[in-house]
Amino acid sequence: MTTKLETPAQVDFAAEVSEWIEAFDEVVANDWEQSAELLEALRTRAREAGVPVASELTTPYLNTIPKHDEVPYPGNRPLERRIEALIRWNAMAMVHRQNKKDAGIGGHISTYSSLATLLEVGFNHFFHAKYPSASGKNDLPGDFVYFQGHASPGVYARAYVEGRLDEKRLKNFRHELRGEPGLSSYPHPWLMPDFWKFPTVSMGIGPLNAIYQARFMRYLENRGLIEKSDRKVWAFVGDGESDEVDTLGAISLGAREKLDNLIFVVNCNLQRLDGPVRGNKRIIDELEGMFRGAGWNVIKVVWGSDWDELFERDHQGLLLKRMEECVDGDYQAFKAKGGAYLRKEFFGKYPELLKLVEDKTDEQLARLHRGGHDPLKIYNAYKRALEHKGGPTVILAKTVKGYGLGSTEARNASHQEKKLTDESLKYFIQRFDIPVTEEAAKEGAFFRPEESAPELKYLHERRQELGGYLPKREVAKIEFKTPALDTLKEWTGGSNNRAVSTTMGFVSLLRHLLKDPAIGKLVVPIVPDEGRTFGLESVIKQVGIYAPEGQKYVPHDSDMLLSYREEKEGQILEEGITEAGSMASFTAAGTAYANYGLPTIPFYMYYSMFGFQRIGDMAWAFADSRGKGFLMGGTAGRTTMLGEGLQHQDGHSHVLSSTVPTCLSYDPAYVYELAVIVQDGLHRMYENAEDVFYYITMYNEDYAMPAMPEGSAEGILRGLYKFRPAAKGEAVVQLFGSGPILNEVLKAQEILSSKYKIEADVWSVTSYTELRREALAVERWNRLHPAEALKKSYLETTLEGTKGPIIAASDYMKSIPDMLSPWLPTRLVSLGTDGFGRSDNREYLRRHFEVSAEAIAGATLSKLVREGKVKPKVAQKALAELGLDTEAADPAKA
Ligand SMILES: Cc1ncc(C[n+]2csc(CCOP(=O)(O)OP(=O)(O)O)c2C)c(N)n1
Ligand SMILES: [Mg+2]
Repeated sequence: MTTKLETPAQVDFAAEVSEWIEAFDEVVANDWEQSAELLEALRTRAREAGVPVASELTTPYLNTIPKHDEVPYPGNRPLERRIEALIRWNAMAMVHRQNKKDAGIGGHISTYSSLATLLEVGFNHFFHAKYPSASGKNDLPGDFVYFQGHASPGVYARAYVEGRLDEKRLKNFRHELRGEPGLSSYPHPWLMPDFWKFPTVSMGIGPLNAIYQARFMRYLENRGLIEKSDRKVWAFVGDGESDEVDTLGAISLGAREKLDNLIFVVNCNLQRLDGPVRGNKRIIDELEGMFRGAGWNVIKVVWGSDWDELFERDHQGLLLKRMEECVDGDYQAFKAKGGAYLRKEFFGKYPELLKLVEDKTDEQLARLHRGGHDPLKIYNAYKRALEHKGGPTVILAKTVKGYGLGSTEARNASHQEKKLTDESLKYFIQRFDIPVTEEAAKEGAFFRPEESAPELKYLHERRQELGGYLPKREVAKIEFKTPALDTLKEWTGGSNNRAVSTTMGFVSLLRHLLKDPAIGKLVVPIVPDEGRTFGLESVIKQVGIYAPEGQKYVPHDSDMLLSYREEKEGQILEEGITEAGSMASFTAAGTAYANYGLPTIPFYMYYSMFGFQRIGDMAWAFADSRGKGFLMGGTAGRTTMLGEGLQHQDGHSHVLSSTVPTCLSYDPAYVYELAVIVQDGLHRMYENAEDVFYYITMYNEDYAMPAMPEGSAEGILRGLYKFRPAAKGEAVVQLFGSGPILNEVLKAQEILSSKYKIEADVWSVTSYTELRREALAVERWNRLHPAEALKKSYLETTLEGTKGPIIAASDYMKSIPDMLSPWLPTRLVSLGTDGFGRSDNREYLRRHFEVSAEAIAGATLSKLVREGKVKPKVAQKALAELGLDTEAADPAKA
């Protein structure tokens, strides 16, 4: 405040304000709840009177839970402190020793050091490994904890102290290829399938998946597929990580669906990799506003208990004032530069504040705790979060990056520190009282007390009380009976010349599976606001859209046959326009076999262009999670998806899906192929327990679906089979086709035969990726066994004895058929849809991309010229006859 002379009117006003505040204080003192009501009433009145009242999203920079509302800490503080110190030490020692031994191997020490107490309070008091079921047995899945990926050393160190990982295992941190089990850098269920449940280290994926996991848990409960329990989803999130759109992008879902089974803990150590998260602002304020605005219960844990006493003595509110003057860059410096600096720069601004701390040494000032390092404050926040009903909770915990790591504490470079200096090691063992010598400390010697030590006894007792240990991933054996292929005759028998699309075929197959008495309930259809594109209206009517609050309105189309149906037990997850959210649902459903012991079968249907291209990283994490299910890429194909142009026409999702090791990609042309693939997928994933998933493209072009040729099932699944042999004698050329382009190939076969007397066999290629993978595996075996007889791949065996060049065409990029070029070096000509799409119809698109029947016939003739089988002039003339513009711009560049 400036010390301007005040007018009488101002003095009067100030007096009036004081009176109002006094009156209000009285109400607060008499009845706390009524005071809130009073305030709300005033607010309403003000609005009615047209007074602009901003709604408050942020609160003062203080703990949400005042000291007088705290419950005492229920645990044994000295023993817990001891356990935490040992875990801190072993986590740091593990990274330190490995980097000393193997420079550059990496790892992180400062993230866990900031997170340790937040995790330890959870491990000792909150994280259940199991919950009791109605039978009374402790046999329901426990809490799901998404750990900050870079804090993994701390999680390993705890498992070591618990006796779940031995010293040898710790010594193999980031050494996974040495003939004995190692420890993966970050949480990866693929690499440590008995330990980690949730991959989190690609920032943003953990929080997003956690939200949808909590939602999926409710979905399973509301549909009566799992027992209700107090299970919670805990997501530990970095404050820097909150800048990822994935982290905050779906928080409104949490509030909308009232997910009080969801708790976020944001580790606000104020730093990210390069420096401060918000040097010029306060990240806690920003996050508070975002989460509260989205309807979350926000609990701030800013200051440790040692500040309480200062607050009590500060009658003028100067401490809070000073706190709110500082930005995160200041707070970082206060920790990095020690007690004397804090005294001078923070308290020193006001003489009253300096006086407040005059009885404290610099050392004591330096030790003043932040809330996220105070078990009592954390315990109370977690307890409140557990008790909160009607929505999710976020705990914003202020911490120090590199806490306890001496010269690494709160430095901009903290994140990248992999080793400690001798000086810092010495400081560490003294500060945390670690019983290793200075010499052993330099080598990063691990330390674990005798099993009979009181701290270990306590630690085990706590975990027993909470149902066992975590993280732990257990996969129960699943009884699953796949419907036999001959129950799917409606789809394998052809369409009787009726023109339908593979999408329509799939939707009717889906409806059939949903009715299956054994597995129907397990099917989880997921769609991101594209249901009508795929003709899902009938499915909506059949099984309903999941809506936890049912349908509170009468839909305008209620009198129609296929009305919009939302209900509490609805089976479809209609996600709205969020491919990332849908993928997170796909992940929750695709891993339920492991996490809930329930083999739900997700079918996620979406525009193929907005799949792998858009959510590629989540697909990678899905594979890491050992997820199962079907990604159904609809409106596929750069020329089959007509009209929509460049942003919609997908000609490359099969390139992207081929990069995911556990993803089996298929590009079927006919409904019977699709049915065979889905049936086999169910069998492999759920009955055979293979950790794979499927990517199947489906198209919206209508044509007659043939009946499944006898004996083609194996070829469909392996990727290649002869669909229509040459009509008149032996083929001199082989034509490959996939998806709807197979029809163009069939037309080309006729053109070649009727116009140019060239006979061709036509093959349906359902999966170049699978053909390549098998061929590579065989090739590898041959390479490693030069003394043994050569083995042949399926591709080689199948094509044995076939004659002439191979012209391969699909609605995807040429690099897809090119996957086979190592084995077909001189024979293969790939045709495909490289380049940007255009708005036009299929006829023009196929001509433009040179995958029309005419272009395929032309390419065949051209290749035969090079092989000396056709005269150049004949071919050149043929190209003109076929209407091919030989001087058109290259579509790959156009
Ligand atoms: C998608 C993604 N981008 C970048 C990184 C690299 N990275 C790893 S940790 C990190 C900083 C993390 O900061 P914060 O979330 O605040 O966590 P803290 O270590 O401070 O607890 C970055 C940028 C990553 N792992 N994932
Ligand atoms: Mg951070």
